[in-house]
Amino acid sequence: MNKYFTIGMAGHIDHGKTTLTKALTGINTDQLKEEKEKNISIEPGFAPFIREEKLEVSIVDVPGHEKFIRQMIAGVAGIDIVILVIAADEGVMPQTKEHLDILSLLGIESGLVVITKITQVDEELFEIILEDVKENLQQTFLEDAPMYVVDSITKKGIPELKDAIREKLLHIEKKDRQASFRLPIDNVFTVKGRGVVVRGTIYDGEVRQGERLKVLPANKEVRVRQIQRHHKQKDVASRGQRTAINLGGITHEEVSRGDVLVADDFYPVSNRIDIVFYPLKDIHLKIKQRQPIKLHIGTSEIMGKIIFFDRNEMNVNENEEVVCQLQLNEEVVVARGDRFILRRPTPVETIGGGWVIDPNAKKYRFGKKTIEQLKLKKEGSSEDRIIAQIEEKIVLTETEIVNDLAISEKEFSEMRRNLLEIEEGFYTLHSIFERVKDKMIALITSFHERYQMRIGINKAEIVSELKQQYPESLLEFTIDTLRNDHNIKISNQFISLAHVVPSLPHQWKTRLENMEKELIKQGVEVEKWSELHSKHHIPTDIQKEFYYFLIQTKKAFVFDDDRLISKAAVDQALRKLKEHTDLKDFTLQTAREILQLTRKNLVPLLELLDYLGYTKRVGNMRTWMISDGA
Ligand SMILES: Nc1nc2c(ncn2[C@@H]2O[C@H](COP(=O)(O)OP(=O)(O)OP(=O)(O)O)[C@@H](O)[C@H]2O)c(=O)[nH]1
Ligand SMILES: [Mg+2]
Repeated sequence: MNKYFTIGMAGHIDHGKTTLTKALTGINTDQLKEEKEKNISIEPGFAPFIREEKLEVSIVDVPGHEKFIRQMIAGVAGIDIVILVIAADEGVMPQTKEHLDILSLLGIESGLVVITKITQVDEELFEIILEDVKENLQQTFLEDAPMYVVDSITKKGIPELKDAIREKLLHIEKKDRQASFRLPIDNVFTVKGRGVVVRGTIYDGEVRQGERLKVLPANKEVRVRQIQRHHKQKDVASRGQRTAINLGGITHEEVSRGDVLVADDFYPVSNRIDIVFYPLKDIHLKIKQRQPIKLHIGTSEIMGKIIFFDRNEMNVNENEEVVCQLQLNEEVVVARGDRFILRRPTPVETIGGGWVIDPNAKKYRFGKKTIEQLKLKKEGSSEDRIIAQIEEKIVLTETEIVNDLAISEKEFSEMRRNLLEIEEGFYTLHSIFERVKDKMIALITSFHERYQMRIGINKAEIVSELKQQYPESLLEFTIDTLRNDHNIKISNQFISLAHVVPSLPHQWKTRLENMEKELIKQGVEVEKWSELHSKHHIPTDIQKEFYYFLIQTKKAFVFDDDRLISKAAVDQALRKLKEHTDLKDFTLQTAREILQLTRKNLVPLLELLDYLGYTKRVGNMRTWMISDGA
C-alpha cells in the first residue's frame, strides 16, 4: 500500500525554508507576485517531493514572518513530520520558538532539524550556534531529532538530507483511522470554462471522481467533476494527499477557506466544542473566563470565547491541562481528536492549544460535576465515553457515537448489545429508558388520582411534559413498550394504566347516576346540560368531569353545543329508522315522520348518525353505510 506524507517546513523568517524546499524539490513555492517581489513567503506553498511506488511525499513550505502565523498554522495543520529550519548565521529566533510551540500543540511528534546557510558562518560561530540550538530543543519533541547541516544554494548536504528524510518516513506508521471523507478547504479559485476548484489536504477518507459531496457548514451539495494532485488528473485521492477538486453545482461566492468538504453526515456542524486546553508556559497575560480567543483549527480561524467550569482565570505559567469549552461566533466542522491553536486577538499572542473532546457540545453549569463529565469524556474507555455522552444527550445515532466520540466501528459493535436501540440506528441507555418509563407511569398515575372520572391522560400532554428532557422518538418508544408489556392501554389518544377504568367519586355517585338516568329518560328530546346538572345540584368541576366521563366511556355523545345525548337514545332512534326505512335511502322528511321529532332535535341526531358512520348524506338523501344486522 502507498504511504502519503506531508512534510512541513517551519522556522523563523528568512532562515531558508523556501530555498531548502526548492533545493529538495526543484520547485519555488513563492508563487505570488508579492512573494517574489519582497522575497518573503506569505501563503503556504506546496511542492511534490518524492514520487515513488510505495512512497508519495509533499512538502508544505510555510511563511516565517510573525504577521503570517495564521497562514503558518493552516499550512502545518495536516502535516506528518516537520523540518525545523534554522539559519546558521542567526540561530534560534522568536518564530523558531513560536513555530516549535505551535507544532507541539498541534500534536506533531516527529521531525528533523536542518541548519541552513552553513557557508555563511565560520567554524567558531557555528559551534556557538549549535550549542544554542541544542539547548533550545531540550524538552521539546525535537530534542532527539536528527540534525542536518546544509547549504541550499551550493547544495552541500542536500543529497544526504534527502536520503535521511526517505529513511525516516519509511519507518513512520500512519495511524489507522476509519473516518469518513473530509477535506478542510484552504484555497478556492475558478478556472475558466471549468468552474470552481477547491484545494486542501484530505484529512480523512478518500474521494472519487463523480461523487456527490457537501460543503459544510452551508450544507451545499456539490459534485466532483475532476480531481487533481500536483496538476495531474486522478480518479481517486485519499487521506494525507494535497488535492485540488473541481466542483459542480456551486459558485465561487458559496465556498471559502475554512469550509469543509465532506461525503455524508458524519461530521457535526456546531458552534460549541469541548476541549482539552494546554496553555503555553510564557504567555504575557492571564487568561480570563469568557475572554475572546481566536481558534485556529484545520484551515479555519474563528473568533469565540473560552469558557472555564472550574476557575475564573488562568494564571501565567500555570502549566497544566484544563478541560473547558469554546463558544464560537461561527459554525465549525471538526472531529474528536482534532488539534487546534488558540491565540489572543489583542494583544496578539499564541496562548496555547489542545484537542477536541466533543465536537458538538452543549452548555453546562459551572462546577465540579461538569469537570468530571468532561474528564470522563476525555479519558474514559470507549464504553465510559459512550455512557457519558448518552447521559448528556439521551439519544445518539450510530454515526454520532462512532464519529463524535472517535470510537471504531469494531468497538461499537461490541458495545452495541449493552445499549438500547429505540429505532434503527438510534441508541440510548437502558437506565435512561427505565427513568423515562418511571416518569411516564408517575404522570399517568397522578393523572388518574386527580381525574378519577376520565379514561386517561392525553398522549400529547405526556409528550409535552417530557419532551424538554427527552426526544420524542424515545417517548414514542417508551409508550409502545409500555403498551406491548400491558402496563398501559391506549384508547384513541388517551393513555391509562392497564388496570384502571374511570369511575364516579363516592360522594357524588348517587346524584351523578340519577342525572344519567334522567338523561337516558329524556331520550332525543334532551334538555341543556347546564339545566340538567343544576337541577341535580352538581358543582361545576364535578359536572365537567362527569361530562368527560359520559363521553369517554361512550355512555353519551355530544349532541350539539350545549347538550349531550345518551347512547341509549341514539340506539333507540337508530333501530326505529332502520326498521321503517328498510335500510333504503331516506330524506329528512321521512326521518321526521318516522321519529316524530322537531327539526331542532332531528338535524343534530342525523348528523350524529353520519358522524358515527351509520349513515352518509348525499345531497338531500341519506344512505345507510351498514348492512342489515349491523
Ligand atoms: N547562502 C545561502 N543563502 C541562503 C540559504 N538559504 C536561504 N538563503 C537565502 O536567504 C534568503 C531567505 O531565504 P528564503 O528561503 O526565502 O527564506 P524563508 O525561510 O523561506 O523566508 P520566509 O518564507 O519569508 O519566512 C534568500 O535570499 C536566500 O537566497 C542557504 O542555505 N545558503
Ligand atoms: Mg519562504
